[in-house]
Amino acid sequence: MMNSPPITLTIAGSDCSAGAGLQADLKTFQHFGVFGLTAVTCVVAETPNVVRSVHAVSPAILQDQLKVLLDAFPVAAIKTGMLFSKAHIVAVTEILSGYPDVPLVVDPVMISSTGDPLLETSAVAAYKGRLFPLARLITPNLDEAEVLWDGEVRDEAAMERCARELSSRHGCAVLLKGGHLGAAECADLLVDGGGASWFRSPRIDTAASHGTGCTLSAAIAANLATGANLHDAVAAAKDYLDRTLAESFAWGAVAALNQGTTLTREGLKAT
Ligand code: PXL
Repeated sequence: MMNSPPITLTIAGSDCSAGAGLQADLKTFQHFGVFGLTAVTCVVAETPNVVRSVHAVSPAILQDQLKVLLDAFPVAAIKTGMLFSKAHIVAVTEILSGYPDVPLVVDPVMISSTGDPLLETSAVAAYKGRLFPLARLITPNLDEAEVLWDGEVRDEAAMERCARELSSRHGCAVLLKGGHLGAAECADLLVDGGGASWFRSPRIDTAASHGTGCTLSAAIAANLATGANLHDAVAAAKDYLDRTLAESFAWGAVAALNQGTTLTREGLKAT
């Protein structure tokens, strides 16, 4: 028998176009050599350019998926993506509170890259009050951070204030993604305990942006599952995301990240 790899579980929506959501997570897990499990929250009919409809799975069926998986498999890390509603967040926290030692990465998905809502507004309080306290890390982008923090975050100084405050408020690490600042580089800030580290990478010119948040948080969870510390997991995940962007695909009007990238770090520097 082969050596059995660590297991990572994603709790997320299904993106039928497979660049985001649980499909992006599974491809990312495969890249890092961890075994991926999925608990689906919603079925989203979409492409990178349009969200046609969202059909939520009942919270009871979501809990059944979590129970059956967590009873049977030694899950080493968990990530959440699109959770859609307060009832789904409550359902997830009821189960995950029984697994405090499994590192949890929460991507607080609120809006799709097309601007469509992926979370009911009434669910934000449940994120803050119930799910974040269970998280090792939350990974908001600037728009999500503004909703969570209730303040404007439009420069690096504000990013640092916001990330530090969210971290101390919720008792978890924060990776605040600065990609939307519009600068020539993409600057993300990790605040963990009292420490803050910037991760900077040059902006990659590509039409593919759908699924970047899902892919990054899945890559962090995969690296935590293999035993990396949080700083190294974020560094490896950022590096991988850059490679999925540098080798992204386009078929006419639709573009997608290449989660199966075979670029090396050295190859990335040369592109
Ligand atoms: O990128 C956020 C996201 C998360 N989950 C699902 C999605 C998307 C974006 O479209 O479809 C299922």
